[in-house]
Amino acid sequence: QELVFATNNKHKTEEVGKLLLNEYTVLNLSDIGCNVDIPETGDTFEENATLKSSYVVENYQLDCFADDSGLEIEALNNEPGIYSARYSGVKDDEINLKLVLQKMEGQSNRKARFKTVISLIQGKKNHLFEGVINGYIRESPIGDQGFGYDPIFVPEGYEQSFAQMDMAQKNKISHRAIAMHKLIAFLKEQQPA
Ligand code: ITT
Repeated sequence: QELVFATNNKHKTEEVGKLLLNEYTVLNLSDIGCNVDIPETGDTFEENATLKSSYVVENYQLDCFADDSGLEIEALNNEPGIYSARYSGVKDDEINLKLVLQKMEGQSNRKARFKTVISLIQGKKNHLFEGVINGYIRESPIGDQGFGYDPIFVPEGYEQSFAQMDMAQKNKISHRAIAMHKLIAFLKEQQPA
C-alpha cells in the first residue's frame, strides 16, 4: 500500500521509510510530482504539519501525512523550535547548528528536546501524533550520521549523540519514531479485521 509523505527532506523520508518497511511504500513530494517548498506560516508544529498535509490533499486529492519537527532548548526559551530549519535565516543545517552552539556558549543549562508532530489527513479528517525525546546539547558537534542538529544532541540516558548512532538505533528512540509508532498504530486500527 502506498502512503504519501509531504516532505522534501530526504533524511526524514529515509527514517520514516525504514519504520514503515513491509507495511507501506512511502512516496515523498517529488515522487508525486510536487516540487514546491510548502510555506510553513503557522505558529506551532501542529499548524505547520497540517499546512503541509493539507497542501497535498487540496492540490493532489491524495490522503497524506506530514512531519513538522524541531529542537527546543530550555535556556533559549525553547528556540529554535518551529524555526529549526531556518534559525539563522537560511536553510542550511551546518550554519544553523553553529548558531545554536554560539548562543549556548557559557550556558550551563544544556537541557533540550526534539519534538515531532505528524498530521495525517484521511477522508478530510486531521489526526495529530506527537513524539518528544529529552536530552542535552553538547559543547561541540560529534558524529557524521543523521542530519540537522543530530551532532549536538545527546538523548537522555545515552552517551552518544544522535549523529553517532546508526539509523536503526536512532529509530528505536527518536521523537520521529515515537510519533510514527502512534501513526502506525492508528493506521492498523483503521484496517478491517
Ligand atoms: P519538510 O518540511 O519538507 O518535511 P524540513 O527539513 O523543512 O522538511 P521541518 O520544517 O520540520 O523540516 O524542519 C525541521 C528542522 O529541524 C530540520 O531542518 C532539522 O534542522 C531539524 N530536525 C528535525 N528533525 C531532526 C532530527 O531527527 N535530527 C536532527 N535535526 C532535526
